[in-house]
Amino acid sequence: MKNLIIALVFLSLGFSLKAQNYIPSASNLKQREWFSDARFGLFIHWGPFSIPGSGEWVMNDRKLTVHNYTNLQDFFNPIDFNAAAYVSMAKNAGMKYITLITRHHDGFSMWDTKYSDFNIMNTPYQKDIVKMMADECHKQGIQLYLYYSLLDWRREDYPHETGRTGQYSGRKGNGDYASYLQFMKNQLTELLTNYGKIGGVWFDGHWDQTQPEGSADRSSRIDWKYDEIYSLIHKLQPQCMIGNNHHLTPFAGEDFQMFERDLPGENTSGLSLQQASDKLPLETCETISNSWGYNLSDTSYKTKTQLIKMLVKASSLGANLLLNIGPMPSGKVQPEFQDRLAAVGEWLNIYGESIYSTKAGFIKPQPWGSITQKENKVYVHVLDPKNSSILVDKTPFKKITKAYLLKDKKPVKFLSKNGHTEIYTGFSTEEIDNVVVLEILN
Ligand code: FHN
Repeated sequence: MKNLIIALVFLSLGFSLKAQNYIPSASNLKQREWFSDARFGLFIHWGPFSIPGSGEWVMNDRKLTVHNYTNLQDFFNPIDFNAAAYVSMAKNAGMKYITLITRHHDGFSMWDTKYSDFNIMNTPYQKDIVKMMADECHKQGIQLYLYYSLLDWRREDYPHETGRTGQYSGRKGNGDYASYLQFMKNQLTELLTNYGKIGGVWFDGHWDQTQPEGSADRSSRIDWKYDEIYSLIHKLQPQCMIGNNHHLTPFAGEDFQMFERDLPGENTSGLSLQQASDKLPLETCETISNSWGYNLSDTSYKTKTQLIKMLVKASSLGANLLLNIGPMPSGKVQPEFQDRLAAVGEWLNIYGESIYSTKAGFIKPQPWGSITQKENKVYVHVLDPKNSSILVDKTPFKKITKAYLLKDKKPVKFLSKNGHTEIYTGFSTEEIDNVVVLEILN
């Protein structure tokens, strides 16, 4: 007994030492830098769950059993899918990476996997979507990140008996996490071996095993053994960034932190209880309508102005914006999404300098707007020019040598005194963002 206790203490110590000791490789650090500079990515929620037009949670929401849900496999035939067009659309929107759903909570694999029959090769379409996207991303020079659900509403070995969701699937008995973990490792090995360079893996579903949001107890009912999963990924592709949408402070081994429908530091969604990391790159993900997966009745599209302001605010907090589309079951991207993406791209063609490769502003977003910075330039984003001047407090630089509008280089008047800078605006309320560049001496 004594030996067993010593062994257990040793094992747990071993685990924590291993987890604490994660030292990102040089290529991983480089990838993190690339990611932070990228600022804008495309999230794609798409798969057989798109067919009913009720979002990606349809299996859970309509209480569908595994048996009935599996019928969708026979109908998924996205004849309008065109990887080249998807990647070009993202590039024209000014996006630098794509985060693709490879397997969502319904357990459908969008690639040719040996480890599950519920996959794209067993649909009438019979083409590996992850491969087509990966090839096209590599060809067009955009990076590919892979969304992978830790939660599975389908598999018997997923610990469904302790899960908060997926309780109408008709599964019997208890899960077997050792078996499920092996399955995930096998699939992740395929994804990180057969599809070229992968920028990162975006995990989701951890929260299925925690107490409901808002509860003080944030512990998980199962030990996910992240040290095993994360070290496998970093062994297969050291640069590959790991992020986990667990809504908690990042765990050891993670390379970026994400926020869902919230800017870092906000919690309007009720999900974002975590503090923003000051060490890891940050990302916030949002939808264009209200749904992630295709939803026939959701027409609440955000305007291009709202989307641009979101991108600006995320950048001014040092975070990327991962903006979602939920394509139609046919693979067609609805025009409402296409138009908005194109409009943000047009805006970035002019104002990209104030977004890409910038860091967070020296002050948090203000009622008038927010700030991004790069080298000797401060970009003052006047998003809401109510008054004829704006006051920027606590300016941490010695001197402003020049102030002008980014759009046309027209000089802007300012008064800088004792660490306070007043910028005289008279800005156009027609503009989404009047970007004033301050060239500074530190
Ligand atoms: O349940 C998922 C949801 O379907 C979607 O994928 C989002 C994206 O951030 N994440 C989960 C909810 O937290």
